[in-house]
Amino acid sequence: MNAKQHDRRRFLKKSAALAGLAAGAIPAVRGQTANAGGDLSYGERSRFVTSLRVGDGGDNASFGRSGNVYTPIQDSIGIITPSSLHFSSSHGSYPPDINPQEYRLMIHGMVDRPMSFTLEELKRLPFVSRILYIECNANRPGPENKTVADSHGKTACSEWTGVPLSLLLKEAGVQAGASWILAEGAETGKHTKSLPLAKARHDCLVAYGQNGEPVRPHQGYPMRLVVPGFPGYSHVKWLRRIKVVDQPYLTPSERFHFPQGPKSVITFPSGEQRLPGRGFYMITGLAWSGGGAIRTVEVSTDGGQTWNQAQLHDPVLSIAHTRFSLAWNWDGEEALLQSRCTDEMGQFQPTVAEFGEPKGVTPEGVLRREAGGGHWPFIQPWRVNRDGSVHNAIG
Ligand SMILES: Nc1nc2c(c(=O)[nH]1)N[C@H]1C(S)=C(S)[C@@H](COP(=O)(O)O)O[C@H]1N2
Ligand SMILES: [Mo]
Repeated sequence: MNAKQHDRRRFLKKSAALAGLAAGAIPAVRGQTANAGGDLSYGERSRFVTSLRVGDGGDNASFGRSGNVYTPIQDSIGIITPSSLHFSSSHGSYPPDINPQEYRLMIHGMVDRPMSFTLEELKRLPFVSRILYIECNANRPGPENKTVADSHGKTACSEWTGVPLSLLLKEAGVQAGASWILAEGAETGKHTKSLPLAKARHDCLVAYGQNGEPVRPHQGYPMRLVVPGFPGYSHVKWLRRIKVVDQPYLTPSERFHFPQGPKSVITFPSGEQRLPGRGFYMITGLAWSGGGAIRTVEVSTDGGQTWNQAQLHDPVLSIAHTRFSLAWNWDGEEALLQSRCTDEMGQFQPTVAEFGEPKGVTPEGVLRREAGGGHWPFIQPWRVNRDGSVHNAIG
């Protein structure tokens, strides 16, 4: 037997052993035989992929009870968040169970022609798709967080498809003197937001599609308002009513903070992850801004003494998550990793010191959190210890 034949025999023997192992190890899934991949009628991920949304406090003890679950962005790849891992923030209520046949969207108030649309009617209208992030203002770097899901898991990025709100407002005929809209959700608590009419006409979407399929119930099925770049609470889910008005209304869910500033965070390596040893790694993370497209991301591996230009990965879209990376050779010594970004408006992401003390009140008695318009954009540092463990370095 020549060397080539010998190698081939060895290879075949080895792969037969591997195949045997695999067949034995993979259990049947939903009546299927020993195939990976589960039910063919609605795709499932590999059983080796276990990333899950987490509840408040970063564990699953109180899972979903507060109405909040966070995206596991430490495991994120690219810029799109799978719908099943999109964070969810609902103020104390479960998604209402809306029958699409009975769904109506009402547009009324200061309009010439009050309207009521069925879902089918809305779907007949011209539509657009946009890749946009939604971030809850409660996303907050702070000493209490262990993982990047704790500190930044209330952001997600989807392709949203729907009807431009401007079109519906045109159909209804907005009257002179109107300057705001009120958008109301259909759940028991009736989450309601005042929004400037100019924003409603500019780029808001009444969305029925999320990542190529109907919006998920936790995201507002069958319809949600998408308000690009505005804080999460503006994006009213289970949208059932838009009233055109001439002033903002102080509803119980009201807060008046508008576009979010630029923000970035390293998702790998991040809190609670572990590097197996010194050597080559791709530091990677996400950056986004309510002010438009991300222009630059810089990464520091020495606690902010020196900064390196990170690579921005296509697509770099306005008001969307933007993926960045930096090649890094870890020498095995303690390292302090952080990222900072700027957006196309020239706004920059501040350090904690530049932003102001994140907790407490000013001497004038004003809550500090108002300094950032309720948005907490400051830089998140991660410490890599010599044993490869990674920890939140705030605090
Ligand atoms: N009707 C309704 N819309 C809502 C909410 C709500 O409680 N009810 N929560 C808001 C808040 S605070 C946020 S951050 C976003 C979160 O969107 P998501 O749950 O799809 O991630 O939805 C907003 N829209
Ligand atoms: Mo939120």
